[in-house]
Formats: sequence, C-alpha cells, structure tokens
Amino acid sequence: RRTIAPGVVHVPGWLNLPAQRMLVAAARDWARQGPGARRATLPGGARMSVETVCLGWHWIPYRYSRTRDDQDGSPVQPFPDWLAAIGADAVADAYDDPAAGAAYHPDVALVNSYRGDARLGMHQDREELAPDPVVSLSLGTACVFRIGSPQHRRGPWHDVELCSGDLLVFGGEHRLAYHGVPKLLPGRDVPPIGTESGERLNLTLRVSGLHD
Ligand code: MD3
Ligand code: FE
Repeated sequence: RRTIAPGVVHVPGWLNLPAQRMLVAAARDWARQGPGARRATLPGGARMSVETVCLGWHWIPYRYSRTRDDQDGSPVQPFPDWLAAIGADAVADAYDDPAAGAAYHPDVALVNSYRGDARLGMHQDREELAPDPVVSLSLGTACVFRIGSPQHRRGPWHDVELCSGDLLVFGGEHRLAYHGVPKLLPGRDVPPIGTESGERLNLTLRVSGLHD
C-alpha cells in the first residue's frame, strides 16, 4: 500500500485472480444490457475514445441522470449490493480504517473500456455532490495514470502505472484533483482474466450525493 498524495492510496494487486475474472465477467454482462456501452459526446462535439457503461446513475458530460439520456432513454442499470461491499472493503484497506470502510456507500459505478489508442484527457470529477472518496479498480492491460492537484490542470503531476488488480482510492484534498489516462502500456504480461488482447477495464465507484 502506497500513499501517492494526501488521501490518494495505491494498493498494487489488491484483487486476486478469481476476483478479477468475476469483475470482467460482470462487466461483459453489464455491457450486453440494453443499448450497451457508449462513447460519450462532449459539449463541444468531440467523442470520447473510452467506452463507458454506468450503474446506478447514468453519467453524461457533465451530469447524472436515472435514464440513458444520450442513448435510448432507458433506465440505468441497478448498482448491485455486492459491488458496494467491494467498495467498502477497498476503502477500509486503503486507509487502514475499518470505520471509513463501513461508512462508504457508493451508488454509482462507471465501467470504462480502453482499446487501441483510447485515452482520457486531464479532467476533474465534479458531478458528485458528496465528498466521499472514489474507488478505482483496474483490469487487463496496464496504463499510465496521471494525477495532479485540484488547482492546476497542466502539472506538476505524478505518473503511476496501474496494472491488472490494482486498487486506487482518491479522497480527502485530492478528491477534486485533475487526473487522466495518457496512454495504455500494451505488450506487458497480463494475467488471463478474460479481457481482450490490449484491452483495459476500469471500474470507478462513487457516492453521487443525489436522490430521486
Ligand atoms: C482522482 N477514470 O472515470 S480511475 C473517470 O482509469 C476516470 O478510467 C480513470 O478518471 C480510469 O472519471 C481513472 C481513478 C480516478 C477516478 C476518479 C478520480 C482518479 C480520480 C476523482 C478524483 C481524483
Ligand atoms: Fe475521472
């Protein structure tokens, strides 16, 4: 377990292989429901290179809704209790604080799929109204993850390699930090967990602070 910055903890290899395989299989099921995963369109018209499926609340740049408003308008898929339990374990382990884990009740998951040259530009996650941490679980192909500060989009920043099974928890004063995924790192050994060759999946769990 390594603290990268205040409130930012990286736990390499937190998920064992059976847990990684189970999450990849679950992500496949979620992507098969309804209209499937989509590349979101930004307000300026550009499309993201990352494909996303949402659980609990549907994310559109830059708001949440209960319906898939940029697809067919169908209801968002439910956020499963078992996934909230993984989030609570993650927070407890990352912060070595069982009470913080027990108090963590995520209600949104964004499942991002990266293939080929997909990347994620530097951004802040400000759509959530609650201050609770974000839990990130990485699966498949490794990547470079870049984290700066809440004040400066252009750096200075830390680059961290995220590999299959790694946990990252973001809270405290870095909850609003700029961050992104500048590149994948294909051509490294990836454990056999059911991802496609060169594919990276990332699950982020969040507390929306929203109510119907
Ligand atoms: C730092 N996803 O979905 S996860 C995103 O790997 C997102 O797919 C990246 O950024 C990915 O919005 C990075 C780690 C992460 C998630 C949320 C954060 C880092 C964060 C919120 C605040 C600060
Ligand atoms: Fe983000």
